[in-house]
Amino acid sequence: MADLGIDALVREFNQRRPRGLARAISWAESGRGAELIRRLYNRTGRAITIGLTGPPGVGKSTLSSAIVRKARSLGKTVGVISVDPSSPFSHGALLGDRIRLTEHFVDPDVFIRSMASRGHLGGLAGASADAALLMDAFGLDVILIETVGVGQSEIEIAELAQTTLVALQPGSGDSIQVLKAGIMEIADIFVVNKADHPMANQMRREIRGMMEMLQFTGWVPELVMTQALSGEGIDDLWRAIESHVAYLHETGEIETKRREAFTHQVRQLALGRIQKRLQHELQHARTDVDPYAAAGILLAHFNMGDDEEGGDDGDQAARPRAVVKGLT
Ligand SMILES: Nc1nc2c(ncn2[C@@H]2O[C@H](COP(=O)(O)OP(=O)(O)OP(=O)(O)O)[C@@H](O)[C@H]2O)c(=O)[nH]1
Ligand SMILES: [Mg+2]
Repeated sequence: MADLGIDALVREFNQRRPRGLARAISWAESGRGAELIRRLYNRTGRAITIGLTGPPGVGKSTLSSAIVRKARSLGKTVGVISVDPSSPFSHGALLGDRIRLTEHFVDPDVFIRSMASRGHLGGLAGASADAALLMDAFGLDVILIETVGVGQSEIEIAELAQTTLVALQPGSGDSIQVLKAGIMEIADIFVVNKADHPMANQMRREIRGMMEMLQFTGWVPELVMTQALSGEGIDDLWRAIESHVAYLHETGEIETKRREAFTHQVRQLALGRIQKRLQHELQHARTDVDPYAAAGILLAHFNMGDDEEGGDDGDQAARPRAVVKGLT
């Protein structure tokens, strides 16, 4: 791809050409998001962001496609970000998206982007958060972020998205997993997909049972049965999404959500940079002192050398600094 300057890129973006958005996301993905986001940030804050997570093969991409179809039928423009956390479980996820979302490829009001999160400065949040901001600034109404629910990724998605869907499938022991992984807390809406499965009702009962054991303050997660392939239940799912969005606005919780997404991205970006710097400094770390002293010396480069945990005001100011001074 020919490399445009940032002015040309922003111009193309402002003309609302999908190619401009595609290039902007690529630009951000390659670590050049800072200036771009700075220029476009004041146009964000309008889109509805939906996170969709769940175990491999549960039907997330098929659900995404069905949700897109529904949103389009209501005249909404949609962006889909499908994140591959590059885990050993998610091989083929991107290929799956390609197949599952084909019908929307020709629709100019649907923008689909698959991305791997590994290697990006801000991890999963970095790559997908930038893409979400850019899609929002571009003017897309609904942004759907899909990621396979393994490890940390679903927690990150829940922090980024305003409404989090957790998809599960019957007969898979998924409900037990839900309890284990603490996903219960992140779900605004449970989606039992593959409701055509003979064990679908049992799964619904299990989830209801688990929910009865929990105390909810505020929003009580909805439980929706879907058959993503046939489209059955997608209207119910959309209603549930709308009702959660309405709840967020009525209670003002939308501001909390926005703040959460913001601080999440800030934290990831800051941590990414600190980690990079730390990696560099570690190569020169002193090895002739004890680890605490070495950490103190190293952190002095961050103006943090005297920041000992648990120290109170008394001698804290004097002592660690002296340690650092004595050793450098
Ligand atoms: N029987 C049945 N099969 C479904 C349903 N929804 C999706 N599937 C099938 O389930 C398989 C996995 O669907 P995907 O949409 O690729 O699942 P995914 O969760 O995106 O998978 P990964 O991205 O690889 O984690 C496909 O063969 C789908 O056709 C459904 O409602 N009923
Ligand atoms: Mg998928």
